[in-house]
Amino acid sequence: MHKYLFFSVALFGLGLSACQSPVPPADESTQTKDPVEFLRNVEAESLELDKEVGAAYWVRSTHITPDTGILAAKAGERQLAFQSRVIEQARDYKGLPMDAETARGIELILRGSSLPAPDDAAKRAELSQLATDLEGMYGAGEYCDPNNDVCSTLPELENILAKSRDYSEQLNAWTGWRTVSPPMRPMYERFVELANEGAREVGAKDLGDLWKGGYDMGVAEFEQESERLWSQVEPLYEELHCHVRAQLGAKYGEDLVPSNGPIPAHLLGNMWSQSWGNIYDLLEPYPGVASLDVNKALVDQEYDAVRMTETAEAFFTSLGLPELPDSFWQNSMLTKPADRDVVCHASAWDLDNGNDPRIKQCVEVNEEQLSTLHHELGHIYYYLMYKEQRPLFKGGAHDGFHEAIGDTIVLSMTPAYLKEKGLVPEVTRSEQATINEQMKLALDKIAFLPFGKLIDQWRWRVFSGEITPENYNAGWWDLRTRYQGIAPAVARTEADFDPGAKFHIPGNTPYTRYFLSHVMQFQFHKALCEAAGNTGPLHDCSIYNNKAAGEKLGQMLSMGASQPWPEAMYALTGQRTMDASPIIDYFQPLMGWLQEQNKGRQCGW
Ligand code: X8Z
Ligand code: ZN
Repeated sequence: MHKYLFFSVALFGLGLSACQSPVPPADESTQTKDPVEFLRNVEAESLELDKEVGAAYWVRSTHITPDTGILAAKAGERQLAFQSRVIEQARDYKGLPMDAETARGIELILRGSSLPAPDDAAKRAELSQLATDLEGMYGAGEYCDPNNDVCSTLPELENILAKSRDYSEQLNAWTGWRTVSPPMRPMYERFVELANEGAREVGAKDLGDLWKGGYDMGVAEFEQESERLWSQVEPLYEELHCHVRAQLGAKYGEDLVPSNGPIPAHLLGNMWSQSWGNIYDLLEPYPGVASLDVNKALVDQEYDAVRMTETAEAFFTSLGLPELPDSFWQNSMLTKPADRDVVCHASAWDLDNGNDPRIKQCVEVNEEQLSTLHHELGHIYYYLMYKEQRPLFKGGAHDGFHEAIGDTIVLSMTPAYLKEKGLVPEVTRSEQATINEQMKLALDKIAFLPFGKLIDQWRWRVFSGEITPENYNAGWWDLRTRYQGIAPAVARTEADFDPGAKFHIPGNTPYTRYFLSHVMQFQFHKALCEAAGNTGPLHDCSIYNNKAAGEKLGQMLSMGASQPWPEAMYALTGQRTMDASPIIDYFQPLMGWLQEQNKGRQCGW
């Protein structure tokens, strides 16, 4: 949970927060005539609430049992009630004369959360229980193979997809994990009904509209913005897809990977085909030029979860940002406990009003997890830098900003940086080395873009009723094929519920934030490299050790959500819009190379 403040708690995934029990009636305690006083009351009450709900949710996520499910759902119920009450009250101040800061506070309250509950207490309790149960089912999920009675957890199945190059073995892991989600289907259907009801009660058309309203612009304008960004990057994705398909065809045979159709979804090295860096071995443009195998170095040098986390922290402190507090090390969960179920999906938590930031991650010793640690610490450093803001402003400029910070740092983990850390043996500079490096990065960053876009495309349609429960799976695969050009290798039906096999669906975490983040992190990288005085090509720039870049980043982070996001964008980049030109410019060398490779091939699907 990226638990920024009571309202965005649920916006960032796992969390709900709680207040005192019993739930206060709608016109008491916080309500006054003065909006300034109202906000102060709301914030005071929310701090209490956050503490209790944060604790309940942390314990739930790190000890999944029926008992923690009861406690977390109860705490969440009180939080949902609090949110509904405060939104109702905040409406009375809309349009009244007040100072800009107070108006921003009221505006943030009125945006609501990613999980608005109906006013009806029984329905609210039901919604909270469903949210808790769905996430618990995902966290505790495992696949027991009927052929050998071996049960595997998600990290184990993910490892098979990352490492195996055996078609059937990969397919078994892929279909196996998807046996976890069919029981979620009726629960999700009801969840949508109830959350939609809550969204309507706070004045939105449906839950999708509420989510789209969190970006300091109109709903229609936001939809257009994300379409605009997608159309900027789509041509690069299509070139990458075309080349990857050809290479997979060469590896597995054209009967299994047809040269003019979608790619089988289980062959891309990742459970959801969302980032493809794990199959770099099949794609390396110039074999043997520039060794980029960080996995091997981490294992050889006996890295463990703590040392990997320290390595990530060291990048942030090299920029002049503070060390992580002792409590971070005491309270975080960095490895998967052997004796109980936990939600392994990595998350960052802002507990105790900025005083107890933690991460929860089942760290394994590999490069992907090292990147995820930087991602999570990006959230943590945001929390630390906006700690002095008032509670209502403790949040990202928008949710995509929060997702982009750690990833921006990862873009600075150039071969020269990795060499300095002893994680690659030598630094080769040549055109061929550049193409290799860009291919590796593109398999993660470019491959992700359509995935980042389509998840909420599906949910927005589900929330609006355009995709009905009878078509949940068909609607899902329609979008997966249309955007990503992938397809399941075995028939999927409405007896399956494949969306439920991706954390953010049962976890109710909006996903467009990651699409935006993947675009913006290149804008941020470019701006920070300029602040660092970099004059060479962007893909060779690392801001490691650069205090000027750190200063600039820290300034933006410390603004939190105090101003509309274009101001934070301006503070960092000097422009006020999201823009995909930096990611396109960054990958110019690879784009040229891909076009060359794809000559004579029929691209598209
Ligand atoms: O969920 C995450 C983070 C936590 S906010 C680990 N990510 C998305 C995913 O895993 O699907 C990071 C990249 C996309
Ligand atoms: Zn994140």
